[in-house]
Amino acid sequence: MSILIRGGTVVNHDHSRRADVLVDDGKIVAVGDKLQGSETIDAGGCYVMPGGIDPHTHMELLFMGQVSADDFEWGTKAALSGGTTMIVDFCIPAPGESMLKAYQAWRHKAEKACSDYSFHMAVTSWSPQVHDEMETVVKTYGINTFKHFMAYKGALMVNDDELYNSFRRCAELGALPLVHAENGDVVARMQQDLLARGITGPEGHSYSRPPEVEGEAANRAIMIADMAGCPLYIVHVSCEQTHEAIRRAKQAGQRVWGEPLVQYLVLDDSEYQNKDWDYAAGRVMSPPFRNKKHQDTLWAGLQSGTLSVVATDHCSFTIKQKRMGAKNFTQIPNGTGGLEDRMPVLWNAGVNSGRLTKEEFVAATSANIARILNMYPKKGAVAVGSDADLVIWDPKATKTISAKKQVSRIEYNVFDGYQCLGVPRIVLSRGKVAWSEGDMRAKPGDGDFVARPANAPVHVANAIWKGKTRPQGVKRVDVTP
Ligand code: URQ
Ligand code: ZN
Ligand code: ZN
Repeated sequence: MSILIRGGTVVNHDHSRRADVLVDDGKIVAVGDKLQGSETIDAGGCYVMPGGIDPHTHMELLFMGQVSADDFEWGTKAALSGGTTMIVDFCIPAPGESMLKAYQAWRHKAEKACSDYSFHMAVTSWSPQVHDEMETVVKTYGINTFKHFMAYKGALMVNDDELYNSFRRCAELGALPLVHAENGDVVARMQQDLLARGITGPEGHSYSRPPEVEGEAANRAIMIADMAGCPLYIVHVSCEQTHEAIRRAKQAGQRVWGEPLVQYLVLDDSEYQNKDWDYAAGRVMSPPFRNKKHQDTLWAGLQSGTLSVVATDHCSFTIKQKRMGAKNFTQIPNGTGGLEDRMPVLWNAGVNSGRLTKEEFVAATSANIARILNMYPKKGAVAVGSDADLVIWDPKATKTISAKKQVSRIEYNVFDGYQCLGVPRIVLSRGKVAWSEGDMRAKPGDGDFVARPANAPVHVANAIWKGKTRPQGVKRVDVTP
């Protein structure tokens, strides 16, 4: 049964035009004028955009002793209600645990996903087993990205030697390494120093990981990727120090991408000074919100293209879970929500303010990450042959973000009270109406796992341009320890 989306304006990352969109059997089968379909959706006055893709989520993640509150059902429902039709979650094996075992556990958790999803695989230790399993993860599972934590000492953190080994392996496998860039050794010491000085509240979290600690790690990861001959993607970019490092690398021709979070674009570190402990602790995440001045560099990066993707790092914990750190900020589970609000907040603060064009909005919320993750134009485009993941966006409709009305399972929202002009009216997931004007139609299990092949076209150039991979006549360097 085909669906005709009639009378809207199609917006892609590179152009917009008045056109109808015909959807059949989960795919877009035509984009043009005077099309016929068996069922019709009136998109008059609306934009028809590719469904959003949030490449940074943590559904039902055991972290800092707590399991994050939104699982794949409620996380993807929250996403769909906000115009996001695909999430990419982090599969995180415990150090020494098999990636293949962790993958099975994550697939099991994701069986209740209501929208399409995919995974990044985390490298939390290095060994011959990790070296070998990375090939299976890429070639058998279709996961072409590997995440590395340079922070969370004693938990998920890897050191420079492990980073270099894994980056070299990524170069060999045509995979893309991702990094959480904060100097975990310095953070651990500053946490101890602050506690010793009697600073135990949420504000201590912000003081213990200033922008310089993030910038240093970003520079180090960029250097190691350059030496290893692979591209690099830096997650949750929050400040000028990291953005400057990315700009410098790009100017030198290195393939490096940066992912600011929507939280960092509109919220700042004054939130941690709030006298209401629950309020401040609810905003504790790493890297923390920054001084307002850092917002401008992030917007400039999205406008100029030196920053590419806006994500949420949705990792939601209830206040009861946050209170595990009531006496010691280092025990406050790190993470905030945002899946439901990313696109309405970015549209309001970015497009309505004139900072971003609607095409740049589509690039930052969908198309760019689809290309970087090598699933474009299956995802990220309103084009014939693409999956019919579509959001019909009503630029005149309004919404005030409310913790009470949200789909997410936690009882607060870092954007509570934020007024949005421009919100999704109808959201389709692979050609089926998943959410329509507040009515959730998607069901657990509706979502499919999206496999992504290695050697994304945007990845390769880096290794060749510097001839770093293998200078002529030099035998291939095997990195097995
Ligand atoms: O670091 C991350 O990305 C995870 C563990 C979520 N928590 C956070 O504070 N960012
Ligand atoms: Zn992180
Ligand atoms: Zn994260």
